[in-house]
Amino acid sequence: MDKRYEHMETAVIHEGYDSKHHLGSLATPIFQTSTFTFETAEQGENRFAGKEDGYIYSRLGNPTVRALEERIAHLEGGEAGLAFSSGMAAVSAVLISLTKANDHILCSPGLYGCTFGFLQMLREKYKISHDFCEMSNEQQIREMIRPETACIYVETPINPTMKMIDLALVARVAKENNIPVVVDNTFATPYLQRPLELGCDIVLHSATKYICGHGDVIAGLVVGKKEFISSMAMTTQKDIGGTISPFDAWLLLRGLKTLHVRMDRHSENAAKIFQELKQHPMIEAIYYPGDIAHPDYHITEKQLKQGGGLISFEIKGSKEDIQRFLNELKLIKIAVSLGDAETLIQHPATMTHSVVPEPARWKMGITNQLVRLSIGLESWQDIWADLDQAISKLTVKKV
Ligand code: LCS
Repeated sequence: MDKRYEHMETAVIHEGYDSKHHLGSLATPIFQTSTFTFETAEQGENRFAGKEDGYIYSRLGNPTVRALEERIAHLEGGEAGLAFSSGMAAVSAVLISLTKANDHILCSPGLYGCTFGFLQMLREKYKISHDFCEMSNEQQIREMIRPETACIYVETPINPTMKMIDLALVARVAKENNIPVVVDNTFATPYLQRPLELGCDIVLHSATKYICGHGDVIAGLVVGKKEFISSMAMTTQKDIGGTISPFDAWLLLRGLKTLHVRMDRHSENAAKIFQELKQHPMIEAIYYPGDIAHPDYHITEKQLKQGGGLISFEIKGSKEDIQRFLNELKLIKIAVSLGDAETLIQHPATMTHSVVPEPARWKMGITNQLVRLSIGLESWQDIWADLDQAISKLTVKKV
Protein backbone atom coordinates (compact mmCIF):
# COMPACT_ATOMS: atom_id res chain seq x y z
CA MET A 1 0.00 0.00 0.00
CA ASP A 2 1.25 3.51 -0.80
CA LYS A 3 1.98 5.57 2.27
CA ARG A 4 0.39 8.85 1.38
CA TYR A 5 -0.06 10.70 4.64
CA GLU A 6 2.78 10.85 7.14
CA HIS A 7 0.78 12.53 9.88
CA MET A 8 -1.80 10.46 11.69
CA GLU A 9 -4.13 13.47 12.02
CA THR A 10 -4.41 13.52 8.21
CA ALA A 11 -4.35 9.77 7.68
CA VAL A 12 -7.33 9.12 9.99
CA ILE A 13 -9.40 11.38 7.73
CA HIS A 14 -8.14 10.60 4.22
CA GLU A 15 -6.32 7.28 4.06
CA GLY A 16 -7.93 4.46 2.06
CA TYR A 17 -10.40 6.67 0.20
CA ASP A 18 -10.22 9.08 -2.73
CA SER A 19 -13.40 10.94 -3.71
CA LYS A 20 -12.25 11.18 -7.30
CA HIS A 21 -12.98 7.49 -7.81
CA HIS A 22 -16.51 7.89 -6.41
CA LEU A 23 -18.24 10.69 -8.36
CA GLY A 24 -16.72 13.25 -5.99
CA SER A 25 -18.57 11.95 -2.93
CA LEU A 26 -16.77 13.45 0.08
CA ALA A 27 -18.03 10.74 2.42
CA THR A 28 -17.12 7.17 1.57
CA PRO A 29 -20.18 5.62 -0.15
CA ILE A 30 -21.81 2.69 1.62
CA PHE A 31 -21.81 -0.24 -0.78
CA GLN A 32 -24.75 -1.91 0.91
CA THR A 33 -24.78 -4.95 -1.32
CA SER A 34 -24.35 -8.64 -0.68
CA THR A 35 -23.05 -9.48 -4.14
CA PHE A 36 -21.45 -7.98 -7.27
CA THR A 37 -22.58 -8.73 -10.81
CA PHE A 38 -20.20 -10.08 -13.44
CA GLU A 39 -20.40 -8.78 -16.99
CA THR A 40 -19.77 -12.26 -18.37
CA ALA A 41 -19.47 -15.80 -17.09
CA GLU A 42 -15.77 -15.70 -18.00
CA GLN A 43 -15.30 -12.63 -15.81
CA GLY A 44 -16.88 -14.53 -12.93
CA GLU A 45 -14.57 -17.46 -13.55
CA ASN A 46 -11.50 -15.20 -13.66
CA ARG A 47 -12.41 -13.41 -10.45
CA PHE A 48 -12.91 -16.68 -8.59
CA ALA A 49 -9.62 -17.95 -10.01
CA GLY A 50 -7.84 -14.77 -8.82
CA LYS A 51 -6.83 -13.91 -12.40
CA GLU A 52 -8.77 -10.65 -12.41
CA ASP A 53 -9.20 -8.03 -9.67
CA GLY A 54 -12.72 -7.10 -8.67
CA TYR A 55 -15.39 -7.77 -6.10
CA ILE A 56 -17.35 -11.03 -5.98
CA TYR A 57 -19.46 -11.25 -2.82
CA SER A 58 -19.36 -9.06 0.30
CA ARG A 59 -18.12 -11.85 2.59
CA LEU A 60 -15.00 -11.90 0.41
CA GLY A 61 -14.61 -8.14 0.11
CA ASN A 62 -16.55 -4.91 -0.25
CA PRO A 63 -15.35 -1.41 -1.29
CA THR A 64 -16.54 0.35 1.91
CA VAL A 65 -14.93 -2.34 4.03
CA ARG A 66 -11.77 -2.17 1.89
CA ALA A 67 -11.45 1.58 2.60
CA LEU A 68 -11.57 0.85 6.33
CA GLU A 69 -9.03 -1.97 6.02
CA GLU A 70 -6.61 0.27 4.13
CA ARG A 71 -7.04 3.08 6.62
CA ILE A 72 -6.36 0.95 9.71
CA ALA A 73 -3.41 -0.76 8.01
CA HIS A 74 -1.87 2.63 7.33
CA LEU A 75 -2.55 3.92 10.85
CA GLU A 76 -0.86 0.89 12.39
CA GLY A 77 2.02 1.07 9.93
CA GLY A 78 1.25 -2.41 8.53
CA GLU A 79 1.00 -3.84 5.05
CA ALA A 80 -2.67 -4.88 5.07
CA GLY A 81 -5.80 -4.92 7.23
CA LEU A 82 -8.88 -7.06 7.63
CA ALA A 83 -12.20 -6.09 9.23
CA PHE A 84 -14.41 -8.41 11.28
CA SER A 85 -17.89 -8.41 12.74
CA SER A 86 -16.56 -8.15 16.31
CA GLY A 87 -13.35 -7.90 18.28
CA MET A 88 -13.81 -11.53 19.30
CA ALA A 89 -14.20 -12.56 15.64
CA ALA A 90 -10.80 -10.90 15.07
CA VAL A 91 -9.18 -12.48 18.16
CA SER A 92 -10.47 -15.97 17.33
CA ALA A 93 -9.60 -15.71 13.61
CA VAL A 94 -6.02 -14.67 14.42
CA LEU A 95 -5.51 -17.42 17.00
CA ILE A 96 -7.05 -20.10 14.78
CA SER A 97 -4.91 -18.90 11.86
CA LEU A 98 -1.69 -19.12 13.86
CA THR A 99 -2.20 -22.45 15.61
CA LYS A 100 -2.87 -26.11 15.01
CA ALA A 101 -3.76 -28.94 17.41
CA ASN A 102 -1.20 -29.48 20.20
CA ASP A 103 0.40 -26.03 19.81
CA HIS A 104 1.02 -23.65 22.67
CA ILE A 105 0.31 -19.92 23.12
CA LEU A 106 2.23 -17.71 25.54
CA CYS A 107 0.00 -14.92 26.89
CA SER A 108 0.27 -11.71 28.86
CA PRO A 109 -0.61 -12.09 32.57
CA GLY A 110 -4.12 -10.72 31.99
CA LEU A 111 -6.57 -10.83 29.10
CA TYR A 112 -10.09 -9.69 28.30
CA GLY A 113 -12.55 -12.25 29.77
CA CYS A 114 -13.84 -13.63 26.44
CA THR A 115 -10.29 -13.99 25.06
CA PHE A 116 -9.54 -16.00 28.21
CA GLY A 117 -12.70 -18.04 27.51
CA PHE A 118 -11.68 -18.67 23.90
CA LEU A 119 -8.27 -19.94 25.06
CA GLN A 120 -10.06 -22.42 27.35
CA MET A 121 -12.07 -23.62 24.36
CA LEU A 122 -8.93 -24.07 22.27
CA ARG A 123 -7.40 -26.12 25.05
CA GLU A 124 -10.45 -28.30 25.61
CA LYS A 125 -11.36 -28.94 21.98
CA TYR A 126 -8.02 -28.84 20.14
CA LYS A 127 -5.39 -29.39 22.86
CA ILE A 128 -3.89 -25.97 22.15
CA SER A 129 -2.45 -25.06 25.54
CA HIS A 130 -1.48 -21.67 26.92
CA ASP A 131 0.48 -20.15 29.76
CA PHE A 132 0.42 -16.72 31.29
CA CYS A 133 3.75 -14.92 31.56
CA GLU A 134 4.53 -11.65 33.33
CA MET A 135 6.60 -10.66 30.25
CA SER A 136 8.71 -8.44 32.46
CA ASN A 137 12.15 -9.79 31.55
CA GLU A 138 13.70 -11.54 28.59
CA GLN A 139 14.96 -14.59 30.48
CA GLN A 140 11.55 -15.35 31.93
CA ILE A 141 9.95 -15.23 28.46
CA ARG A 142 12.72 -17.38 26.96
CA GLU A 143 12.18 -20.00 29.65
CA MET A 144 8.44 -20.19 28.99
CA ILE A 145 8.71 -20.56 25.21
CA ARG A 146 8.35 -24.20 24.18
CA PRO A 147 9.16 -25.90 20.89
CA GLU A 148 5.41 -26.00 20.17
CA THR A 149 4.79 -22.31 21.04
CA ALA A 150 3.01 -20.91 17.99
CA CYS A 151 2.70 -17.27 19.05
CA ILE A 152 2.93 -14.76 21.87
CA TYR A 153 -0.37 -12.99 22.52
CA VAL A 154 -0.46 -9.83 24.63
CA GLU A 155 -2.75 -7.01 25.62
CA THR A 156 -1.19 -3.74 26.67
CA PRO A 157 -2.46 -1.88 28.61
CA ILE A 158 -4.12 -5.02 29.97
CA ASN A 159 -7.88 -5.04 30.46
CA PRO A 160 -8.72 -4.08 33.26
CA THR A 161 -5.58 -3.82 35.40
CA MET A 162 -3.79 -1.41 33.02
CA LYS A 163 -0.52 -3.29 33.33
CA MET A 164 1.93 -2.37 30.57
CA ILE A 165 3.94 -4.90 28.56
CA ASP A 166 7.25 -3.82 27.04
CA LEU A 167 6.55 -4.70 23.40
CA ALA A 168 10.08 -4.15 22.09
CA LEU A 169 11.40 -6.56 24.72
CA VAL A 170 8.80 -9.24 23.91
CA ALA A 171 9.38 -8.82 20.16
CA ARG A 172 13.15 -9.25 20.65
CA VAL A 173 12.77 -12.61 22.38
CA ALA A 174 10.09 -13.75 19.93
CA LYS A 175 12.37 -12.97 16.98
CA GLU A 176 15.15 -15.12 18.46
CA ASN A 177 12.64 -17.98 18.44
CA ASN A 178 10.92 -17.13 15.15
CA ILE A 179 7.54 -16.74 16.83
CA PRO A 180 5.01 -14.03 15.85
CA VAL A 181 3.83 -11.54 18.48
CA VAL A 182 0.14 -10.59 18.42
CA VAL A 183 -0.87 -7.39 20.23
CA ASP A 184 -4.40 -6.46 21.20
CA ASN A 185 -4.11 -2.67 20.85
CA THR A 186 -7.73 -1.93 21.80
CA PHE A 187 -6.96 0.19 24.87
CA ALA A 188 -4.30 2.36 23.25
CA THR A 189 -5.30 2.65 19.54
CA PRO A 190 -2.61 3.41 16.94
CA TYR A 191 -2.73 7.06 18.01
CA LEU A 192 -1.14 6.20 21.37
CA GLN A 193 0.80 3.00 20.66
CA ARG A 194 2.19 1.42 17.46
CA PRO A 195 3.18 -2.20 18.16
CA LEU A 196 4.39 -3.01 14.61
CA GLU A 197 7.02 -0.25 14.84
CA LEU A 198 8.30 -1.97 17.99
CA GLY A 199 8.89 -5.25 16.17
CA CYS A 200 5.56 -7.01 16.78
CA ASP A 201 3.89 -8.85 13.90
CA ILE A 202 0.13 -8.63 14.16
CA VAL A 203 -2.10 -5.98 15.75
CA LEU A 204 -5.77 -6.43 16.48
CA HIS A 205 -8.57 -4.32 17.88
CA SER A 206 -11.95 -4.49 19.33
CA ALA A 207 -12.96 -1.61 17.04
CA THR A 208 -16.14 -1.43 19.10
CA LYS A 209 -14.17 0.80 21.46
CA TYR A 210 -12.07 3.89 20.64
CA ILE A 211 -11.85 3.22 16.89
CA CYS A 212 -15.62 3.60 16.67
CA GLY A 213 -15.79 6.02 19.59
CA HIS A 214 -19.55 6.43 19.64
CA GLY A 215 -20.85 3.24 21.22
CA ASP A 216 -22.91 2.17 18.21
CA VAL A 217 -20.94 -0.61 16.49
CA ILE A 218 -19.51 -4.04 17.37
CA ALA A 219 -16.46 -4.70 15.15
CA GLY A 220 -12.90 -5.98 15.00
CA LEU A 221 -9.79 -5.16 12.97
CA VAL A 222 -6.53 -6.97 12.28
CA VAL A 223 -3.34 -5.59 10.69
CA GLY A 224 -0.25 -7.49 9.62
CA LYS A 225 1.87 -8.64 6.71
CA LYS A 226 0.06 -8.89 3.38
CA GLU A 227 0.66 -12.63 3.12
CA PHE A 228 -0.83 -13.35 6.55
CA ILE A 229 -3.84 -11.05 6.02
CA SER A 230 -4.59 -12.51 2.55
CA SER A 231 -4.42 -16.03 3.90
CA MET A 232 -6.78 -15.07 6.77
CA ALA A 233 -9.17 -13.43 4.29
CA MET A 234 -9.33 -16.65 2.29
CA THR A 235 -9.57 -19.04 5.27
CA THR A 236 -10.64 -17.95 8.74
CA GLN A 237 -12.69 -15.05 7.41
CA LYS A 238 -14.13 -16.55 4.22
CA ASP A 239 -14.97 -19.92 5.73
CA ILE A 240 -15.90 -18.98 9.29
CA GLY A 241 -17.56 -15.81 8.11
CA GLY A 242 -17.16 -13.10 10.75
CA THR A 243 -17.51 -10.37 8.12
CA ILE A 244 -18.33 -6.78 9.02
CA SER A 245 -21.34 -5.10 7.40
CA PRO A 246 -20.66 -2.22 4.99
CA PHE A 247 -22.71 0.12 7.16
CA ASP A 248 -20.68 -0.71 10.27
CA ALA A 249 -17.47 -0.22 8.28
CA TRP A 250 -18.77 3.19 7.26
CA LEU A 251 -19.51 4.10 10.89
CA LEU A 252 -15.93 3.12 11.80
CA LEU A 253 -14.51 5.24 8.95
CA ARG A 254 -16.56 8.11 10.30
CA GLY A 255 -15.46 7.49 13.90
CA LEU A 256 -11.81 7.26 12.89
CA LYS A 257 -11.83 10.81 11.51
CA THR A 258 -11.84 12.19 15.06
CA LEU A 259 -9.67 9.51 16.71
CA HIS A 260 -6.78 11.89 17.48
CA VAL A 261 -9.02 14.64 18.86
CA ARG A 262 -10.97 12.18 20.99
CA MET A 263 -7.89 10.38 22.32
CA ASP A 264 -6.30 13.68 23.33
CA ARG A 265 -9.42 14.65 25.26
CA HIS A 266 -9.96 11.19 26.80
CA SER A 267 -6.35 11.28 28.00
CA GLU A 268 -6.55 14.86 29.34
CA ASN A 269 -9.77 14.09 31.20
CA ALA A 270 -8.33 10.86 32.62
CA ALA A 271 -5.22 12.67 33.87
CA LYS A 272 -7.42 15.15 35.79
CA ILE A 273 -9.65 12.43 37.24
CA PHE A 274 -6.58 10.42 38.26
CA GLN A 275 -5.22 13.40 40.24
CA GLU A 276 -8.50 13.66 42.17
CA LEU A 277 -9.00 9.94 42.74
CA LYS A 278 -5.46 9.20 43.89
CA GLN A 279 -5.73 11.53 46.88
CA HIS A 280 -9.17 10.35 47.94
CA PRO A 281 -9.09 8.51 51.29
CA MET A 282 -11.64 5.90 50.11
CA ILE A 283 -9.45 4.78 47.20
CA GLU A 284 -7.34 1.80 48.15
CA ALA A 285 -5.41 1.31 44.90
CA ILE A 286 -5.38 2.94 41.50
CA TYR A 287 -4.12 1.70 38.13
CA TYR A 288 -3.48 4.18 35.34
CA PRO A 289 -0.59 3.98 32.88
CA GLY A 290 -0.04 7.75 33.10
CA ASP A 291 0.74 7.51 36.84
CA ILE A 292 4.41 8.33 37.32
CA ALA A 293 4.37 6.14 40.44
CA HIS A 294 3.00 3.18 38.42
CA PRO A 295 5.59 0.35 38.41
CA ASP A 296 5.28 0.16 34.62
CA TYR A 297 5.72 3.90 34.05
CA HIS A 298 9.11 3.39 32.39
CA ILE A 299 7.26 1.37 29.72
CA THR A 300 4.48 3.96 29.37
CA GLU A 301 7.11 6.64 28.86
CA LYS A 302 8.69 4.96 25.86
CA GLN A 303 5.65 3.24 24.40
CA LEU A 304 2.48 5.25 24.99
CA LYS A 305 2.04 8.76 23.63
CA GLN A 306 -0.36 9.61 26.48
CA GLY A 307 -1.93 7.79 29.43
CA GLY A 308 -5.18 6.95 27.62
CA GLY A 309 -8.74 7.19 28.88
CA LEU A 310 -9.01 4.28 31.29
CA ILE A 311 -8.46 4.12 35.03
CA SER A 312 -9.13 1.15 37.28
CA PHE A 313 -9.33 1.56 41.03
CA GLU A 314 -10.19 -0.27 44.20
CA ILE A 315 -12.55 1.30 46.68
CA LYS A 316 -12.43 0.44 50.35
CA GLY A 317 -15.36 -1.78 51.22
CA SER A 318 -17.12 -5.00 50.36
CA LYS A 319 -18.49 -6.07 46.98
CA GLU A 320 -21.90 -4.79 48.14
CA ASP A 321 -20.36 -1.39 49.00
CA ILE A 322 -18.87 -1.21 45.51
CA GLN A 323 -22.24 -2.01 43.97
CA ARG A 324 -23.84 0.66 46.15
CA PHE A 325 -21.26 3.16 44.89
CA LEU A 326 -22.07 2.25 41.27
CA ASN A 327 -25.79 2.62 41.93
CA GLU A 328 -25.27 6.15 43.31
CA LEU A 329 -23.71 7.42 40.05
CA LYS A 330 -25.90 9.70 37.99
CA LEU A 331 -23.97 11.07 34.99
CA ILE A 332 -21.68 8.06 34.70
CA LYS A 333 -23.38 5.01 33.22
CA ILE A 334 -22.93 1.48 34.53
CA ALA A 335 -22.01 -0.41 31.36
CA VAL A 336 -19.36 -2.67 29.93
CA SER A 337 -17.49 -1.50 26.81
CA LEU A 338 -15.24 1.55 26.78
CA GLY A 339 -13.89 4.30 24.58
CA ASP A 340 -17.20 6.07 24.07
CA ALA A 341 -18.12 9.75 24.44
CA GLU A 342 -20.06 8.81 27.58
CA THR A 343 -18.15 7.95 30.76
CA LEU A 344 -18.79 4.27 31.56
CA ILE A 345 -18.01 2.27 34.67
CA GLN A 346 -18.12 -1.47 35.27
CA HIS A 347 -17.22 -4.10 37.88
CA PRO A 348 -14.86 -6.59 36.15
CA ALA A 349 -15.24 -9.38 38.76
CA THR A 350 -19.00 -9.65 38.12
CA MET A 351 -19.09 -8.35 34.55
CA THR A 352 -16.34 -8.43 31.86
CA HIS A 353 -14.16 -10.96 33.68
CA SER A 354 -16.87 -13.01 35.43
CA VAL A 355 -16.12 -15.94 33.08
CA VAL A 356 -12.60 -16.12 34.54
CA PRO A 357 -12.59 -18.49 37.57
CA GLU A 358 -11.91 -16.67 40.84
CA PRO A 359 -8.35 -17.93 41.46
CA ALA A 360 -7.29 -16.95 37.92
CA ARG A 361 -9.03 -13.59 38.35
CA TRP A 362 -7.08 -12.89 41.54
CA LYS A 363 -3.85 -13.82 39.79
CA MET A 364 -4.75 -11.25 37.15
CA GLY A 365 -5.22 -8.67 39.94
CA ILE A 366 -9.01 -8.47 39.60
CA THR A 367 -10.44 -8.19 43.10
CA ASN A 368 -14.07 -7.69 44.11
CA GLN A 369 -13.17 -4.09 44.99
CA LEU A 370 -11.90 -3.21 41.51
CA VAL A 371 -13.92 -1.00 39.18
CA ARG A 372 -12.94 0.12 35.69
CA LEU A 373 -13.73 3.63 34.56
CA SER A 374 -13.74 4.58 30.88
CA ILE A 375 -13.49 8.34 30.94
CA GLY A 376 -15.61 10.01 28.32
CA LEU A 377 -15.57 13.36 26.60
CA GLU A 378 -17.79 15.24 29.06
CA SER A 379 -16.34 18.03 31.23
CA TRP A 380 -13.90 16.39 33.65
CA GLN A 381 -15.33 18.52 36.45
CA ASP A 382 -18.78 16.97 35.90
CA ILE A 383 -17.29 13.47 35.80
CA TRP A 384 -15.38 14.10 39.02
CA ALA A 385 -18.39 15.69 40.76
CA ASP A 386 -20.41 12.54 40.03
CA LEU A 387 -17.67 10.20 41.29
CA ASP A 388 -17.12 12.32 44.38
CA GLN A 389 -20.79 12.45 45.37
CA ALA A 390 -21.16 8.67 44.90
CA ILE A 391 -18.02 7.92 46.94
CA SER A 392 -19.11 10.28 49.70
CA LYS A 393 -22.50 8.50 49.98
CA LEU A 394 -20.51 5.36 50.68
CA THR A 395 -18.54 7.07 53.44
CA VAL A 396 -21.66 8.52 55.07
CA LYS A 397 -23.47 5.16 55.07
CA LYS A 398 -20.43 3.34 56.42
CA VAL A 399 -19.97 5.62 59.44
N1 LCS B 1 -10.05 -7.26 23.26
C1 LCS B 1 -10.21 -6.41 24.28
C2 LCS B 1 -9.00 -5.83 24.95
C3 LCS B 1 -11.49 -6.07 24.72
O1 LCS B 1 -11.59 -5.21 25.74
C4 LCS B 1 -12.61 -6.65 24.07
C5 LCS B 1 -13.99 -6.34 24.51
C6 LCS B 1 -12.40 -7.53 23.01
C7 LCS B 1 -11.10 -7.80 22.62
C8 LCS B 1 -13.55 -8.17 22.26
O2 LCS B 1 -14.16 -7.22 21.44
P1 LCS B 1 -15.70 -7.21 21.00
O3 LCS B 1 -15.99 -8.54 20.41
O4 LCS B 1 -16.52 -6.96 22.23
O5 LCS B 1 -15.75 -6.11 20.01
N2 LCS B 1 -14.05 -5.71 25.78
C9 LCS B 1 -15.11 -5.40 26.44
C10 LCS B 1 -15.04 -4.77 27.69
O6 LCS B 1 -14.01 -4.54 28.33
N3 LCS B 1 -16.25 -4.46 28.08
O7 LCS B 1 -17.20 -4.91 27.19
C11 LCS B 1 -16.52 -5.55 26.07
